[in-house]
Amino acid sequence: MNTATKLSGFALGLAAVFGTAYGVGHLADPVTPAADTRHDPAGAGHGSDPHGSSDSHGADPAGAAHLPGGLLVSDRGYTMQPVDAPTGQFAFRITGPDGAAVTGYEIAHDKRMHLIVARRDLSGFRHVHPELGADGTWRVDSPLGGPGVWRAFADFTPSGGEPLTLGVDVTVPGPLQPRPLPAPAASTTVDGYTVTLTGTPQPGRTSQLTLTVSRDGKPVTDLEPYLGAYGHLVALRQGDLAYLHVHPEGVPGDGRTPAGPAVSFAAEVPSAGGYRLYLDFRHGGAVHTAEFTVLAGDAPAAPASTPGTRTTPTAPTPTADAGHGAPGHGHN
Ligand SMILES: [Cu+2]
Repeated sequence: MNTATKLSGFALGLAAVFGTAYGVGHLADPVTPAADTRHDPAGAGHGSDPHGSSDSHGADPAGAAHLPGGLLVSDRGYTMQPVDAPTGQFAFRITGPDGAAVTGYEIAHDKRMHLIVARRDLSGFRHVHPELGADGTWRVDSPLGGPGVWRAFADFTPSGGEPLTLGVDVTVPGPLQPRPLPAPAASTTVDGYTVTLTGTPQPGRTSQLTLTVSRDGKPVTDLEPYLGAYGHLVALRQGDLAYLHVHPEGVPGDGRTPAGPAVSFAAEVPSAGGYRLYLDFRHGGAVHTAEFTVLAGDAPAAPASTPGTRTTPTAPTPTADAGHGAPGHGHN
């Protein structure tokens, strides 16, 4: 092969790479003004991209010990096992390192067991508290709201042990109507309340997220404690439903934590990308759940159905690269 042939082959390769990167940025991000998708040589400075810092996680020798919660059905000797239950009921057990069903649990956030379910498309979130039978079986009115594949998370602390969140898939048969992940928004409404989110989670460090509750245009200043706090926040990662339990700042009755309208949380997400946040708060004697889609890091919006197509990390990439928000984007 002569030099000219090599060079032209190289040039063709580059053209293909740039063409692909341009196509992804342009097609997958319809909300970005066209001018922003132009290739800017400054975009080649991708090494300063904060996503780069998450690369080290892939090589972390600690492995599963640093995984987010909820990704494993069995961890540290404990296993979540759904068991047959009458129609309308959901039941499961946690077996321990000795293989027997665990019957001893610590109370955390007012309960021995927090069962969270969400459909795999992040719709249908529920957070419920099952009852423990003497044989170690947890039972609750089924929170599974319709056909689809659901992820059920058991968030608990075995007596004398460490907090653990196990997750298991449960299929509800029937015709499936997939729901796209709603676009990121700073405000949402639920049961007549408006909840506004400020703050953006940043991968690898703690960020403050503040949720502010109002009703009929007036701030709600008499939130009721729920699970030992004025709000309870769960985040699920788009793509694999990694489970993040986000801790509130301050507790009711500590003399400094107001009963609204703002509730603050310290959140740390494991990676950039899309997350669905679920805020449970109590007011008027009822628990309400406000949901938000957020994009951690600097990732802009992307359609939920866009596959992760970035395969050329060295290619110059528009800073508004929609691929960052797509499922599957990540640094493995
Ligand atoms: Cu709970």
